[in-house]
Order: sequence, then structure tokens, then C-alpha cells
Amino acid sequence: MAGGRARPAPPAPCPPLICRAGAGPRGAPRGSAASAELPSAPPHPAAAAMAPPGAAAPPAAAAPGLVLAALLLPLLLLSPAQAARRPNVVLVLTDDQDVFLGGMTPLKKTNALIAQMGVTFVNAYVPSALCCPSRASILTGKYPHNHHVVNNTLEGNCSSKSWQKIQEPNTFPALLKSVCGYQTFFAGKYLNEYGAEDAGGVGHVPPGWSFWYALEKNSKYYNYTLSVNGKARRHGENYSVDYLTDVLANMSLDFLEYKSNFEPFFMMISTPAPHSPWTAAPQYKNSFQNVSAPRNSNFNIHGKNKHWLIRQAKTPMTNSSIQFLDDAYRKRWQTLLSVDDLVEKLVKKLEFQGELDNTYIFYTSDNGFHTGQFSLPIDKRQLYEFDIKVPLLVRGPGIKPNQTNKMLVANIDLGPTILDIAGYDLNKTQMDGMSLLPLLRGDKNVTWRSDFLVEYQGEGYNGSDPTCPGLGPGVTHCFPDCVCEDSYNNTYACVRTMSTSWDLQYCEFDDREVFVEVYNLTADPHQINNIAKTIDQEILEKMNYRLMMLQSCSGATCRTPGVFDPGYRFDPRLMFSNHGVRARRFSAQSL
Ligand SMILES: [Ca+2]
Repeated sequence: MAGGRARPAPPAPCPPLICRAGAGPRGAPRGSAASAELPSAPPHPAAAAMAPPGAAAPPAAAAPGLVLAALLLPLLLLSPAQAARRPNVVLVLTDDQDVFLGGMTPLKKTNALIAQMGVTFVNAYVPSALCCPSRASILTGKYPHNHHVVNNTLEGNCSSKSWQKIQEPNTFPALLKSVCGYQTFFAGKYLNEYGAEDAGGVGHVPPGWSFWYALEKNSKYYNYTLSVNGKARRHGENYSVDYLTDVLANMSLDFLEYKSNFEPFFMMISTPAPHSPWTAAPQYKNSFQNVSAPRNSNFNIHGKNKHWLIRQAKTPMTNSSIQFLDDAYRKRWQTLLSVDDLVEKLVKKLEFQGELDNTYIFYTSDNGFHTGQFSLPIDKRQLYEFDIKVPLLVRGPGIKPNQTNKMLVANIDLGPTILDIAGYDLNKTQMDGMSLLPLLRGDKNVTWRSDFLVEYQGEGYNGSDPTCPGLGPGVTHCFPDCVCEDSYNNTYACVRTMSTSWDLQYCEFDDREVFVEVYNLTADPHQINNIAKTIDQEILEKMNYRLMMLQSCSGATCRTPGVFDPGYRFDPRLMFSNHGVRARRFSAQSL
């Protein structure tokens, strides 16, 4: 993925008062009076670890609430009135949960408690359909070409030293904590390479987090290590104390029990579900026995007019592949039932504490997923709707219930939105995304984007896959049946356009073919027909220019009007030389 222009210096930290008070109406009063009415929480193993990073471990017998209160004393020095009107924010982030193939269906309680109580964004996307780049986009509010996390490896900048030095200090949680005075709580999967020895191990606690309970490396359900404010804590395989989704729920409830009542809070709860290895809680292991992956119109068909990686898939898929993906689909749903329980516990706790009416709750995923589409068994990393589209539900102050919003939104908008809620001046950030707050409030005449950028840099191994020696080097994720989900040249960038007149996707590959894929989603929502060879050449050229512009954009230039927007203006100064080769080759080829 090509780098953009040199980035300006990050905004300097400023006093808490820079964050204006009151982004939304305040709900039930908070404070010591409300807390005093609460019964004492039962002891929980997680509570003993509730100490901010850098703090000495409390004695085993110490009451966790007292320990926390002492550690939070500096926060108490601020006037309650200063922060009284600022809302709290909770972000629940799942791992690999699609929305296109029914991924929200098993979450009945979440649908009732968040979607039906707020707004569902039906056109929510990620700019890169892979864990680490997508999570980096959430944290930074930037496209991958601006945060430079291109895949799930340290070499791809995933939780690397460079990321820690350049990007982490400017993530939205860092600003929430250091500038806006929020208490910040993280629990769960962070970035895939978090905890790698070459990048500081689990002793590294990113700036921005008052309480840090991060999973070492990638999603697991049992037998994992958590960084508890920088100290490793090993978990085994006893359901009652180790099942990660439930552990995250318990930690979240503990935080809500013992947090300061004088400062607003931000919680990010990042579940392993429904990522592989799809280990369900015992009580859900037999759920959905009659469920199988949807046989929609792009299931088990050959993507004959798509780029070579899709064309290498075997059609029809073998029975064993279909059985494998059906089993995966069912298990994914089973793991989501524990997420549903987590959401219910969280909402009930917020309600019990009188915080619910003053708390925004966001629910989303880091990428979508496919099961059999275009004969690809299971994975993400593709440019199609099933991989780039994610659930996004929001409830909170000022949001009317049962709303559906069709605006084109992306996970780069989450950071700006949450900072906006906290009252931070977004002009002081270098984020590429837009605040959703006007949409959440239902403001009239909101000017909104008509397109956004999708970009992905493929991965591949130098050696051949030992289970598929005939494939040669350069491909990866070839299980089952030696159908590969990724390769070195699965590198592409797309403009996804959604305007009053067009629902279009235009993509270019950085491969030897300089392959182009174009879809008219109005007529072809399952992206079966690549119309690159039949669509008007003028539209192709405009989309090509727009793509180069977006690949070079930064901050405000990422939010300029798209090709089918009345305000669109072609400005060659916004295109940079790093995509010149693609432009020349594109012009020379006959489509
Ligand atoms: Ca993921």
C-alpha cells in the first residue's frame, strides 16, 4: 500500500477544558449519591486486577473498590460540574462478524437493546477487510495509507515499534484520556501482534488507557495471556473463570462498579467472537443445529470475470469444503451468543447505575466474512460487500429509537464521532473520517460523503504451502482444498460510491494484469457481473482519477465530494506520483 504525503506534526496536548462540555443531553444524575445506593459488588477474580497501568499490585485482601478509589484520586480533584454533562461512550467491537450473510441474526438481545433503541447504519464499511489494518483505522480515524498498518504482521506495522511511536499517541482514546479527562477502559483483542516480544511484549501499555486488559496476539477463547496493565496473566480452559468473552463481560462490570463517578468514561470491549477457532461456551455448543451458511446467489459460483485469485477457486466446491464452511458458520453464531449475553449484562449494569441515558453504545465489527461466496470457502480480505460491510448499531442520548440510516459510513468515522461526543475540536486532529454525531442526532441538511476508499495489501509466503505443494510460492490461507484466500498480489484499491444516482464499486489491482473490477450494485447487489469492459470509458477514467486522489488523501482531502456528487471538482494536484505507474498502464490497456 502506497504511503501518502508527509504527515503534519500531531496536535499538542492541551488542558482538559479544550473539550467543551455537553455533546448530548444528560441522563440520570451521576455522582457519589447514586453510587452510595448500590449494593457491594460480589468479589470477582478480575476485580483484584482493577488497577491502572503502572500502579503497584494491591494486596490480595484489599477491597478492589477502595484500591481503585485511591488510584483515581487525581481524577476526583476535577470539579464534577466540569464533566457533568459529557456523555460516556462504550464501543463493543467484535472480530470477523459479517452483516451481509446474517451475522447479526443470533444477537436478539443486542438487536433489542441497541438497534431497536437507537440507529442501525445499513451502509457501514471498513476501508480494509482485515483485523489489524481495520482496528488501526478505528483507533486512528485514518485510512490504511495514513496509519501504515497494511496487514496482520509486525513487518506490516501491526502493533510495531513504529506504530507505537507514531500512531498510538494520536489515537482517539489517547486524546480522550489526556485532553478530555475521560477514564478509559480496554478489554480484549487489540491488534494481532500486540504482545510480540520484538515490540515490547505485554509490558507495553499504549497511551490512552487508564485500565488495560489486552489479549496477547490474536483471538482465542481459552488458554491465552492477558496484559493486565502491563503484567502477564495466564488463563487456562476452565469455563467459569477463563472463557474470554465472559471474562471481558465480568471485567467490564467491575469497571462500571468501581470507576470514578466524577469523570465520564470510555470503554472499548473487543471480543474474540466470532473469530476462529469458534469455541462456543458449553451452554451454546448445541445451538443452531439446523443452521447452514446462506445459499445466496453468489454462493458456490465461479467468479470467472474476477481477478486471478478468485478465478483459482474450484467450482463447484467439494462436499468437504461445504461441510467445513457450514460448520464454521454454525460455530460462529454459537460464539456470538456469549457476545449477546455480554451486551445484555453491560446495558443492565449501566441502567442499574443510572448511566444508561447518558451513555452512547456503539456495536460494530472489524471486518466482514464470507462462507462459500465465489467458491472461496471461508475468510475475509476481499473487496466485496460480504467482507467490507460490517454491522454498526448506536444508541445514546438524543438518538431516537428504531432508526435506520443509509448514509455511507466507515470505521474511520468512529474516532471523530467519539471525540466529537467528548467535545474535542476535530479541527485539531489529522483524522480522515467524519463525525457521525449530526447523523445520530438526526440533524437536517447534513452534508455527507458519497464515496470512500477501500485498500488492501496482499500477503503471501515465500515458500510453498506444504499441504499444497503444487501451488508454488506467493499464496497463503489455502485451507481447505488448496483454494487460496490471499496472495502477494492480492493488492487492490477501490472507490465505493453511493450517491442518489449511483451505487458503484470501482477497483484496481496492483498485479501484472492491472486488473479492474467494477460493479453496479443497484442492478447486481451480489457483485456477480464485473462490468469493467462494458461501462462507459469516461466513467472509468473519472473513477481512476478519484481513486488516485483518495489513495493520496489526508484529513480534509479524504472528505472531498466524490465523482457523482454535484460538488465534485477534478483537481490533479490531489493526485500524487506514487500511483502514476498504475495510471499509465491503465490508460494503455484495452478493457
Ligand atoms: Ca477480524
